[in-house]
Amino acid sequence: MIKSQRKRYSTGKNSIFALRKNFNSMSRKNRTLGEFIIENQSAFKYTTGELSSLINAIRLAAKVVNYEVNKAGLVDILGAAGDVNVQGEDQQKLDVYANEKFIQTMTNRNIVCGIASEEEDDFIAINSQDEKYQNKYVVLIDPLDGSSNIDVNVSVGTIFSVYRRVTPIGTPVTIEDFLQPGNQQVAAGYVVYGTSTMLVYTTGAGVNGFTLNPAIGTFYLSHPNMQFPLDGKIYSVNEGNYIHFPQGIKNYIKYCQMEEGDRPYTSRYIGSLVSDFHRNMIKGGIYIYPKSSLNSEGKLRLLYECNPMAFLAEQANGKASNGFQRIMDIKPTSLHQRVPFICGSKNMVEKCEEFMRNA
Ligand code: AHM
Ligand code: MG
Repeated sequence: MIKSQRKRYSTGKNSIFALRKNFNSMSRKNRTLGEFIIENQSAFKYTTGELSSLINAIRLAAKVVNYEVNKAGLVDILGAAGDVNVQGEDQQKLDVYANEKFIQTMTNRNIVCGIASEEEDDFIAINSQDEKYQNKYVVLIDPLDGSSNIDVNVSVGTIFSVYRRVTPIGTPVTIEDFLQPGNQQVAAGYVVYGTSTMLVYTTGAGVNGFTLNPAIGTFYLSHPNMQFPLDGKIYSVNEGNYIHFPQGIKNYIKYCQMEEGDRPYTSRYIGSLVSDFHRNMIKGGIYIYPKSSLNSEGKLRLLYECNPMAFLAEQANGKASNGFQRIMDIKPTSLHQRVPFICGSKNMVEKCEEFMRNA
């Protein structure tokens, strides 16, 4: 036995406790997403296994989409001569592909009664007339957010949101089932296809992040109980649009840039909501997509982007607002409604709201 090993194994009682503690926390962390879903199923108040199957389906579709996203550059090169790839298949835009995969996976498994997607004009009702299908959840999804980043090899993401239907089970879903305020969400999450692929989700009992081991295609719990730091030093906003922003946002940006206390803050904007949010949740920061003289309602969609991110933010001790009101309290009026979005570390969001109020 070499000296360093001997030293490690010949330690006293305290070190054995430390080792055991390490081992316990390692085994907690090394849980797969599948194991985590099963372990936590009973903690969910409406538990029937339906929501677990749904998260499982999303996990599966995420892996399939991840595979395509990762070879996107290659497919582009090989398919450059025409719109046909090496297998002779028509090349599809990845956002269309992701949309199809998520819808297909959830439809084939008969686990939801309706899906609304940022890529579809209208919602999709699934088998709702058939007595066999008594599903109670609807899913709203942005299958590939930030997809303009794909061409330049920058991270993109999938965002999803789950609600219990409000119309009777067994009848066809209606628009009412989808136009629920975010405070009715039962689950929400995202997949970030970045330097590593992660699935981060909440069912209302905190936020947990799972990293994909691509060698074996398994997600492992890598980020248990994720929390936004209360304060942060990063602000994420498309400053190119500064001239078009409301005065309150302009003033807040100037505040971020002022030399005082822990300021100026750092500016980081990927232009991919999931990635900007993910970084800010880990490091502390604020993401802002305000309304402007170009987009009178902002750009981001309440149902597919803002509500799920707001649910995650609140579950991670952060905050999400439109500048004046809690995002999750907005009553949606249409499927593709847009809202201004300010989200991140609680103290930063509150400071930004203060600037909005006082402008
Ligand atoms: P998309 O749904 O068309 O992909 O747009 C949403 C994306 C967000 O991920 C990102 O934060 C934002 O649009 C970037 O917009 P902009 O280029 O105007 O800054
Ligand atoms: Mg989007």
